[in-house]
Amino acid sequence: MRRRASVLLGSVLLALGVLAAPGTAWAHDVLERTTPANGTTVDRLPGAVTLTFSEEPLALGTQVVVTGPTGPVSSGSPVIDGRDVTQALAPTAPGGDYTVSYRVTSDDGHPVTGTFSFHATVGLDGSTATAGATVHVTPVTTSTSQDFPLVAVLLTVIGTVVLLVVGGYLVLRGREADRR
Ligand SMILES: [Cu+2]
Repeated sequence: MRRRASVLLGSVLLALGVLAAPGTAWAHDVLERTTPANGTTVDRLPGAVTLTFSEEPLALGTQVVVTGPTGPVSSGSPVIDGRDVTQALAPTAPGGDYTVSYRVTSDDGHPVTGTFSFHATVGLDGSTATAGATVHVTPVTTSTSQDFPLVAVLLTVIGTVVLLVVGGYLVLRGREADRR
């Protein structure tokens, strides 16, 4: 029981550490917000991503690398306008998961780097991506399929039963192990 408590405590501390790490970045120019925002899903990929810093960065070694399902899609150099750094995207950018890596020079001369990510349902090229998928698919012409929902329901039921059986087995086994 003591071991289990310490494992639980360790997990909680680890989770808190992971959550706290990005917040303790720098005391100088910090990234205040982005468009699209980190961790969000946008219906359509915008023509550019914007990073807003707490102060105006220096126009020195500014880099914004936007990477999608098919690779980098940054188009041209990032533009600094006040506290905003804007990076245009190629019109061929597809729908899917995007990661943005940035490097700006803080007005105190220190480099500020980081990454954020978002999901675009539809790309600038009109292609769509299923939520959470790293591979994008081109949209198929909408057809009303009648048998699909039945298959989906059946698979969900089977999946749930399997999870319940496995989960129940593990719980019972855990109890037996406790008794010994
Ligand atoms: Cu600094």
